[in-house]
Amino acid sequence: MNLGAILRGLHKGVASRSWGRVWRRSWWEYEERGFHGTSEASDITLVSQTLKIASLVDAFRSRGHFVASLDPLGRTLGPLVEGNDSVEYSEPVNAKDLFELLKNYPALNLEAVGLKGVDPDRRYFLGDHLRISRATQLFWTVNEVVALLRGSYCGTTTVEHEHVVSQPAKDWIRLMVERPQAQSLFPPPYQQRILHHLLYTDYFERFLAKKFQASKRFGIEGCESLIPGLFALIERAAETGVEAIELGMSHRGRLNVLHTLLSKPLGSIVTEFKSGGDHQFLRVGDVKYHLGTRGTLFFGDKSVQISLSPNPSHLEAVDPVVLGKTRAKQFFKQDHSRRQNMGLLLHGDAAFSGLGLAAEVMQLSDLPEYTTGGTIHVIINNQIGFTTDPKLARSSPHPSDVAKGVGAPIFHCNGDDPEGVVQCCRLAVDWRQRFQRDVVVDLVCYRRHGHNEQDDPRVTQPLTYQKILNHPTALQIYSQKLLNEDIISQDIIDRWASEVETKFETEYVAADSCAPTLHEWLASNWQGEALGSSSSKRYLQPTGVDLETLQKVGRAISTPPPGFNLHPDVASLLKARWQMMESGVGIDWAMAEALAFGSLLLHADPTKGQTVEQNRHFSVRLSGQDCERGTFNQRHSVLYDQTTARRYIPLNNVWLGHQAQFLVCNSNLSEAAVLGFEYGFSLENENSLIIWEAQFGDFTNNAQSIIDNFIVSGEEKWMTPTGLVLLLPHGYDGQGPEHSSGRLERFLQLCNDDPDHLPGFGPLHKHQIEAGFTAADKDGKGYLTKADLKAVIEPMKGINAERAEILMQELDIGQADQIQRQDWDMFMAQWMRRNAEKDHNLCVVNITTPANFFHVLRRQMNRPYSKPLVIMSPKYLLHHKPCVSKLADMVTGTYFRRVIADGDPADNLRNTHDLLPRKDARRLLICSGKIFYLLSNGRRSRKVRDIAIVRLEQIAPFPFDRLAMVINRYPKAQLVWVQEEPKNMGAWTYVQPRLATAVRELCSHREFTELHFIGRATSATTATGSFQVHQQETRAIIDSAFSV
Ligand SMILES: Cc1ncc(C[n+]2csc(CCOP(=O)(O)OP(=O)(O)O)c2C)c(N)n1
Ligand SMILES: [Mg+2]
Repeated sequence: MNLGAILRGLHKGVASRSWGRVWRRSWWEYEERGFHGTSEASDITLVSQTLKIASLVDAFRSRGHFVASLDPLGRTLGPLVEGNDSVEYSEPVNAKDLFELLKNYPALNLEAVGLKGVDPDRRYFLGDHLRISRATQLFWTVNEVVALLRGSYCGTTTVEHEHVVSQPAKDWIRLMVERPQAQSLFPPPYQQRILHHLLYTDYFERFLAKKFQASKRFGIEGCESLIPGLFALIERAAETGVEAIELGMSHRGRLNVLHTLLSKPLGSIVTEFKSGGDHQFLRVGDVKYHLGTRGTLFFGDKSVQISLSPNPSHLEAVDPVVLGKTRAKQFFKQDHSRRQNMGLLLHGDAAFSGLGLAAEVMQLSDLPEYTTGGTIHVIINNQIGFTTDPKLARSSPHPSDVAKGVGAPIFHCNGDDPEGVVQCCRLAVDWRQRFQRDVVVDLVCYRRHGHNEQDDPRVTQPLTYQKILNHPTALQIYSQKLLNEDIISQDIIDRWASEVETKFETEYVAADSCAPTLHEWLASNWQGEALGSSSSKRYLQPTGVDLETLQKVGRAISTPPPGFNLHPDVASLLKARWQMMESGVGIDWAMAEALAFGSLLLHADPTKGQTVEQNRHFSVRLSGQDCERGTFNQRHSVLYDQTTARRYIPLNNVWLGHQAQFLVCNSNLSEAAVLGFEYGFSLENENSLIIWEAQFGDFTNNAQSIIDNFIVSGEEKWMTPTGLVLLLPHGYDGQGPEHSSGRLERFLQLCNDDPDHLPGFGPLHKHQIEAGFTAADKDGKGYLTKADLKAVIEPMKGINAERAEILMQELDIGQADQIQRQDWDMFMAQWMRRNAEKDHNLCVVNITTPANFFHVLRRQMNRPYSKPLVIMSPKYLLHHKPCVSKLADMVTGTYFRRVIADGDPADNLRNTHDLLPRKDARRLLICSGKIFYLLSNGRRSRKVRDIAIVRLEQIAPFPFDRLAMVINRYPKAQLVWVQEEPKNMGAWTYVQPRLATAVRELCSHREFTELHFIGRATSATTATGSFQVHQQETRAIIDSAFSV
C-alpha cells in the first residue's frame, strides 16, 4: 500500500468512525511493505497538499511570533525602515508568508502563501500533528488550521518553543496554547480583579508624579499590566506549592512593585522621597529605587513570602545573587524538590539582551549544584533602553533570544492585553513547577515617559512619542473592554478610583508625622553595629582544635573506602596525608584546608563534654572552576574510582551522622555569575562557610561589579553582611601577565579603613560620634541622661549590649546622672577602637603558613560578625617543601596571627639561630605572602645575620597595633617594605600610609621612621611574559633586600 492509499484509507476510516484502527493498520502496512509501489497522481496530490498544511502548522509554531500582535503601538516585528525612531517597520522578511496570510485573512489567497493546490473546502488528515486533535478532531480544513493557530501564535500572546529540547515538554506547551481563543479564560470576578490591580498601579504612578514632579521614579507607565501579571504569577505559584520567592529587579516599576505588590507603606516611600539629604548624620544607604524589602502575599489559606533583593545600578548584576539566595533557601529548608522556593527575575529589554551576565546566569540553570529548579524571567520589554531603539541594542529579533540557548520557552504578550499577560505568567509558573527549567515572559509594552521622568523622550524618538501621546492607557483599554462586555460598571470603576485616591492622600498626610525613630536610625547606621546590635548568633571562639579531633578528621580524609581503586598519584597523596597526621609535621596547604573544613563540619562531641555552644558545626560550600581537584593538582576533595568512575568525598565521611555537609562544586566558566551566586548563598545563613575560588586570581576582574557593588559595599548600603571567602591564586611564578596577580591592590583600595588615623580617631569617626550624641540627646540638653543612653542600648539585647555595659563601667561612664559630651566621645572612641575589625568592610590576607590558613578559615565561622574575606592564595607554595606547619600549630590555644616575626611561635621556619639579637638588627624587611620564602632563603644562603623579616599575614584591616609592637622590638632597624609586585600594584600603596601612621602614633621613639620600598618597577602590566626576565627581576629584589 502506498501513502496515498493510506491517507485514502484514513478518510474512509473517519467516515466509518473507526479511524484509530485504520490509522494503526495503515501505518503498519506502510512500514511492512515500504513506500515504493507505483503511486497514483491523486495520491501524490493528497500527500503534497497534506504536507503543505502540516508545514503551515509548523510555520505558525516556529515563526508565528514574528507576526503576532505584540506591540501595543501596533507595529510588527521586522527591520526598521529608517532612522533611530522605530515607528515604522517593514513587513517581517522571516515570516512573509504568514504576514500575507494574516493580512488578508479570512479571504485566503492560498497560492500567495505557498498553499497552491490546497482544496479550501477539504478536510485534511493532520493526526497527531496538531495536539488539540488528540481530544477533538483529526481532520482539518486550511481555514480551521489558520483560525486556530493564528489565535494561538499570532494574537496578543504567543510562545516560542521550537527550541525546547524535550519533546514531552514541547508537547505540553502545544497542548496548553493550541486551543480556541474566542472566550476569556477568566471568570468575571477575576477580570474585575485584574482591572482593580491595573487601576491601583496606574493611580499610584499618577499620585507620585503629582506629588514629586521633580523626582525620578522610573515609573511603570506603559507597562501597567506587569502588576496584575505578577499577582497572577505569585498566586499560581502559591497554588502549586511555592512558599517563598526570591525576587530581583531593576529600577523600572520598582516603587510600584514595592508598594502595590509587597505592601511597602506609601508613608515610607513618601518619606524617602522627601527626606533625601535631610538627615546628614545618616550614612545614607542607597537610593530608594535600589532598596530591597520583604512582603507576604496571602491567597486563601496559602501564602508566599517575597524577598526583593536590594541591587546596585549595574543592570542584571543582581541576577546571580537572587539565584544564590534561592538555592541557599532550598538547601537550608531541605526543599529537595525545589518546588517551595523559587527565583523570579524581572529584566529590562535592553539589559537582558545586552548584558552577558544574564546569559551567564542562565547557563547555571541546569547545573546540579547551581540549579534552582527553574527561574521565571519577566522582561519588561518597553522597546527602548534609555534613548536607544531595539534595532541598535541587539542583533536578535526579540530581547529574549538569549534564553533560547538553555531551552527556555518564551511567552510573549502584549502589555495592552492584561488577560494575556496574566495567562502567560500563569503558564510560566506551571511550566516551572512541572519541568523545573527556566522560562521567560516577554511583556511587550512601551515607556510612556522618558527614561526617567525628567527626560524628554521626544528629543530622540519623536515619532514614537507622538504615537504614545495619543495612545490610551492599559487601564483605559481594559476598562472599556469590560464595560463593553458588561463585566463592570462605570460606577464601580469611579468608586474604586476615588477610594484609591483617598487612601493615597491619607497615607501621604500621615507620612509627614512619621519621623524616623532612633531605632530606625540605628538600624541604618554604623552605630547599631558598633553598639552591638549585630544579629549574629555566633560567638567569639578560639580557632585552635583539640589534637584528637584534628587526627580524627585527618585520618578520615586520608582513607579511601575499602576496595576503592585509586589513581596511583592520588593514592600516594593520601598516603602522604596519612603520614602527616601520624607524624604531626609537614602539614601542607591542602591538608590544612581540609582540616579546617573537616573540623568546621563536625557536630559537638558529648563524649568530650562539648556542647553545641562550644562547638557549633557549619556546612561548607566550595565553588569555582575545577575546584574539586584544585587547579594546581593540590586539593583532590573528590576521589574517583579508576574502574567505575565512582565519586567519593572524604570530607563527607569524617563522622557519618554527626557532621554537616561539605559541598564542593566545579562551576561553569563564568566568574561573575558564580561569584554572585555564592555571595547570594552566603546571605541566607551565616552558619555556613561559603567559598568561591578563582582559577587564577587574575580572572576575578570579570566579576568586578559583584565585588564592588555587593561584596564590599552591601553591608553599608543595605545592611546585608556576608562572610563569603574568596580564594584568589596569586603570586609571581613567571607565568606571564594573566597568571600572576589576584589584583591585591584592587581589594585593598576597596577597604574602608582610614590610612591616616588609628581606628576610632579619624574625622569620620569623630563626625559619627558627634552625630550619635545629637541623635541620642533628643531634646538638645547638651548632655545625656541615663535614660537617653539606655534608649541607645536598649534595642540591642544580648551579649554585645552586655559588652557595651561592661565598657561603660570600665570607663566609668553612665554612673553619673549626666553624661557629658567628652565622656561620650571617649566612650565611643574606645568602643570603636575595640570594634575596629568589626567596622571594616573587608578582610584581605596574604598568608604564608598552612596553619595560619587553617585558622583564618576557622575564624571566619568563629566570630560574632560576618565580613568578606579575600585570601591571596598560593600556587607555588602549595607544593613548596618549607611551606608546611605542624599539627601543634593548629591545636587548642593556637590562633590566627595577623603578623609573624622571626622566632614567633607561629614562625614555621623558626630560623632564628643565626640571627643577631633583635636590638642589633639593622634592617627589618616587612613583606606579605610568598616572597617571604624567597627572602628567608636569600638571607640563609647569604648568611645574613642582621636583617630581620616580618610577615604581614593580614593586610587589611591593617594591624596597626601588632605591627607597631614588632617594629618596636627592632629599635635600630631601617624599615623596608618588600613585595614582588610592581610598585603601582600589590600592597605597597595601602601599606605605606598606614605603616607611617602606626610608626608615627605607636613607635614615636625610634630612630628610623622612614619606610623604603623594594619591588618591581611601576608597570602597565602585572608581570612579564618572559620567564628569564621574571627570574632576573626576582633576583634583583632579593639582592636589594640584602644589599648593604
Ligand atoms: C551595567 C549598566 N550599564 C549601563 C547602565 C545605565 N542604564 C541605566 S538604565 C539603562 C537602560 C536600560 O534599558 P532597559 O534594560 O530596556 O530598561 P528600561 O529602563 O527600558 O526599563 C541604562 C543603559 C546601567 N544601569 N547598568
Ligand atoms: Mg527598556
